[in-house]
Amino acid sequence: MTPQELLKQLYDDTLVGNGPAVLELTHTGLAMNLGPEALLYEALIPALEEVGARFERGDFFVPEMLIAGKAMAGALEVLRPLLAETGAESIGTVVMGTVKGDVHDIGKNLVNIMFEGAGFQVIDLGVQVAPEKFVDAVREHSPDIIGFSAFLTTTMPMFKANINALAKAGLRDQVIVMVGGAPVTQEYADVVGADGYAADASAAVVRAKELLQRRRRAALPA
Ligand code: B1M
Repeated sequence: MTPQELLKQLYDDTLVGNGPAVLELTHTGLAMNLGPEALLYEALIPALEEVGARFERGDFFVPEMLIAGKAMAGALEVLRPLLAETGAESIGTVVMGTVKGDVHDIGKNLVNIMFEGAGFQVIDLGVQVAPEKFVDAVREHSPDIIGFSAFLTTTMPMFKANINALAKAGLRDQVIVMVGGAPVTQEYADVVGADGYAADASAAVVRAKELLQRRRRAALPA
């Protein structure tokens, strides 16, 4: 099998949610020296985009979306240590969670992996995280950054609810708020009063580092 054939097969098997085949192809791809980024960006993510497109057209339903998501999650576990390979000391702490009402976590988990790879310590609160849980986590861990993920237009308003909860607890100024997720835009992030937005996991790392550097510089004595 050529690398191109493997990527095509991985795409096809992810699309139909064939978990065992996706796992095997992921291992085979790595053994063939296909990098984890190639497997991710040239097969796994495009397959899930196609799953979403088919769901929108009414060709796929929730069960198909679920098994494709599970197949992708299995591959992500194999790729995690490779994507997150770092010997560096922690450059900051990030608390991450998918907002209340939302169970999507593949995108959040990928952001976590990239953050870990960049040297951040990541505390993952999981999915369906209520505002008070985010507040408690900020109190407990004093993170540099808190990240909210939302993947549904109906759950995006939870960003504002979370930010309001942080403000009410007197914690809003102590932490950088970043938001992201498939339907989120820079404009929406601005409207809700987030400090940063990123469209994907790599951009999230770049933005997080920028925001952190800016905050640390501002804290230095003049
Ligand atoms: Co759902 N789903 N889903 N789903 N699902 C979407 C999101 C949808 C776009 C599909 C579609 O219609 N085209 C649509 C949302 C439409 C909308 O609101 N605009 C949708 C829907 C409607 C639903 C349900 C309502 C369906 C139903 O029940 N009728 C339901 C909702 C359940 C709920 O949450 N309450 C539902 C359920 C599910 C499953 C459980 C079956 C499954 C989730 C499995 C899981 O996550 N464990 C699922 C899946 C798999 C999808 C699609 C197909 C794939 C999502 C994914 O993993 N993408 C998705 C279609 C799509 O996105 N094209 C869809 C790959 C991932 C790597 O990308 O998630 O965008 P993404 O993450 C990126 C960026 O967003 C960014 O970086 C990530 C990595 O690069 N990012 C950040 C994420 N968080 C960030 C945070 C940051 C910065 C960047 O800073 C803090």
